[in-house]
Amino acid sequence: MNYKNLQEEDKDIFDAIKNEERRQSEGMELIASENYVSQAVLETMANVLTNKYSEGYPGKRYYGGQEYVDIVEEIAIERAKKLFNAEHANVQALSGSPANAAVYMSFLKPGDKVLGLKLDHGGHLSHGHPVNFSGMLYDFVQYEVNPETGRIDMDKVREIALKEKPKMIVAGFSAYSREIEWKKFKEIADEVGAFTFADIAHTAGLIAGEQMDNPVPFFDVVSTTTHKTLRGPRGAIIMCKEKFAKQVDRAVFPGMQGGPHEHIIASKAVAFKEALKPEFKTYAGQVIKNAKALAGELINLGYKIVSDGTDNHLMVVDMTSKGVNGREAEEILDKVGISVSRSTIPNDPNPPMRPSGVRLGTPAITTRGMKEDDMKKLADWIEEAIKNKNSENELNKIKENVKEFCLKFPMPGV
Ligand code: DSN
Repeated sequence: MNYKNLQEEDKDIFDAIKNEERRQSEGMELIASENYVSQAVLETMANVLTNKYSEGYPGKRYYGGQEYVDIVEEIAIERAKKLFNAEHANVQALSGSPANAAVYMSFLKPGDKVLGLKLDHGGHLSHGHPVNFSGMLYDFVQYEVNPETGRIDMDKVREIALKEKPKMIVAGFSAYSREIEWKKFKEIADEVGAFTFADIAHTAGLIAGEQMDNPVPFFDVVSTTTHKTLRGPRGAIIMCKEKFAKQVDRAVFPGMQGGPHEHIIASKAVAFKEALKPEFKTYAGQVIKNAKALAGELINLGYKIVSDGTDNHLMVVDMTSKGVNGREAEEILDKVGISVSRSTIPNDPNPPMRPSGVRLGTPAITTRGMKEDDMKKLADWIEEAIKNKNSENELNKIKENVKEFCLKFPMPGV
């Protein structure tokens, strides 16, 4: 993107974008929920579809002039259905939390009981945390990971479900590194008569790339953001059984949202087309290989990883044995151009702003082209940076090495 007109019109914003572009290309992006979209996806976000109002759905809009918008949205819907083997897809959800709000609105009444994974055990705010709308509006009961194994204890989930008789069970996470036992969740939900809701925001790309199990064919409803491992624009989709299609669509519009963002829906369609290609499977497989390799290297260097490894694209690393908390680690690693996000560990004794861990993920660096062999270098830089946290000189040297290395891997869109 050359931003020629923007440069003339608004230098302040132009400069900020160019600086961010430089930061992204010179640094090692390990935030597990981030990725680099392709040039085609990027271009599709900047087009005249942004001018258009199209409340409603293809063929049933509340504004005129929909002939091309309908084509775009129909293509996005068909590709989403094909990618995830879904009976129905709503591609209008603006992002993950609004998508989840629409799911709850379509299946529940305020005050209904729901089961969700606790935030500091790897869940998401919108899975029932008290400061979030989900925890305020619905009666969430939270399940946890087993303190010994760091994995979701399915016997415990069943025990809680039998006792609490929830109306819905939510399976999904934002900081959990193991395969989710979707079938077991479904069995438990069937036993207590609960709806099944999977939030696959983190692993959607790994599922689409056929590297992880897909809950879409047998769960009642599934939401995902489109911008994480799936490598699309910032946004979300909701998929469900055909019998729930009307209620889900009604919850998104007019329940939760007004006019859909059709330029982003177009961009989602482009990303889905990319994800349907065979090379996307290779990318998804490599994301997991890289995560396993990075986890292995860190374990060799004495780091404690929650659940002792990973099956997916992320890992939560307890930094306290290295004498720093997650916030300090995030700040130190920022200084060397390695971008991570602080994270709680299960039963974290520290507060969320200064939690014990960091969450690392490999989607973005895999998109850049890094492979298992590069993970040793990366783990060594993390270790060196933490060890030399008080030496600006050493940190600057590491930053230069990280930059020189990253620039060997082209960043899409630049
Ligand atoms: N905040 C996102 C993440 O980083 O996982 C989830 O919404």
